[in-house]
Amino acid sequence: MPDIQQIRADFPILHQQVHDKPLIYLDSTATSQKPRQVIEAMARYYQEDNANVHRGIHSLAERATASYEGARLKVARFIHAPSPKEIIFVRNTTEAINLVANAWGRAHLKPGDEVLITQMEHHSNIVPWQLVTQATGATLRYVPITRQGELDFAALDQLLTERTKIFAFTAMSNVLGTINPVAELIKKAHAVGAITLVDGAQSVPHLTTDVQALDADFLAFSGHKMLGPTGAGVLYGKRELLEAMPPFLGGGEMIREVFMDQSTWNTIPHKFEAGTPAIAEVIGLGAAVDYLTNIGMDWIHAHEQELVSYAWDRLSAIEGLRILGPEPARRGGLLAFTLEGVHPHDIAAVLDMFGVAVRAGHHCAQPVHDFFGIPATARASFYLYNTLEEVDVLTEALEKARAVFGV
Ligand code: 7TS
Repeated sequence: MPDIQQIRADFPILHQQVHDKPLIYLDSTATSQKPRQVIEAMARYYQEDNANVHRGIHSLAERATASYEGARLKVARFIHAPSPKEIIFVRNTTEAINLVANAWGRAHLKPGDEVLITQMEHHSNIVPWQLVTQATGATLRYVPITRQGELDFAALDQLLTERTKIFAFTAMSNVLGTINPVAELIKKAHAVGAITLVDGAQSVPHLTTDVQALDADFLAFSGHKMLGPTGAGVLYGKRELLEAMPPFLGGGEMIREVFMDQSTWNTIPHKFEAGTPAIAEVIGLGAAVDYLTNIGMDWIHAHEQELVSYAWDRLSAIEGLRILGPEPARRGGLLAFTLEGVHPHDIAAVLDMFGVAVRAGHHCAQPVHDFFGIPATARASFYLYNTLEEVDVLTEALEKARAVFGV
């Protein structure tokens, strides 16, 4: 059974004061903090092994390549991918989705085809599809959401037709917290002959992921939200899809041969990794995967469930506070809310005075806010290093914020 104080001891950044108060970091949905094991793995690479990968035959290049490819294997195991060749390293979820929208989308979409997404997507799973449907003449459709903050499944059944070529949806909303029934959604898409892209930015860091059990075609996620550094993200794709897809970016490493009039492509995953990759960052992501695996994803999920249920009860008792999205049992470890009479940015500013870091804004999910008729929310999000005592401080700080603003 992991010990929360031992976990916290691994995160150097948490042991500081903000405005003379102990830091309470409740913004892991935006980016998580990093344990010293990750920071040290990256420092060790720079201090001992720094060299470019896949190119040299000197010892440093071999060690760098072994560590980089070792991280690919760790990530493959973490999401139960059949092969590390199906793991493409990119910068983040955004780049992974853009890769599929461009490489797969431009090759397969034509007028009359439909791309289906949902009203609860992050902008990174909306805008690439707007761009590619505009370029190809395909049509973009949205599965609406309900007032409870869940997908409208009756509408989904109407919208999924043989015209649907790809259904791209988030496994967990970064505003509503809603955990979508990913396996069921994939099954419905496959039944009409569509492929699927799962935005795992908020699910992979917090829940066990098994791409084979889900039968996911593509899965996108960001290392920086799962204890890894910024700059290293992942696209998982089924081998046959990746092999049939043209490249996204062209350049070094992604080719087999280059002639003056044309080129041929390297095998996967290299076909999709043009240029020098984020080597230290990928190695850091490998260390993050080790850390999460050691703690155990089941424990992490149970811990977050405890935090979010407790926070739901405490925050719901605050007068004028309204939480968006479903009840704790149907959501992940985050709560986005409004407080009557106080702008979310003012909530965040006052909470910061108490050392509490939350995010305010539309969280890059404007359609969700438009649906609820509000421009912004404040959002507290939890991860393995947060405690029930921190939820108490958040609650007290919110009560004080109400007093400051006289509401
Ligand atoms: N998809 C979802 C569901 C997300 O929550 C985010 C980031 C992304 C995609 C994009 O991830 P990136 O690493 O490519 O930027 N979400 C947030 C957030 O809620 N606050 O800051 C970033």
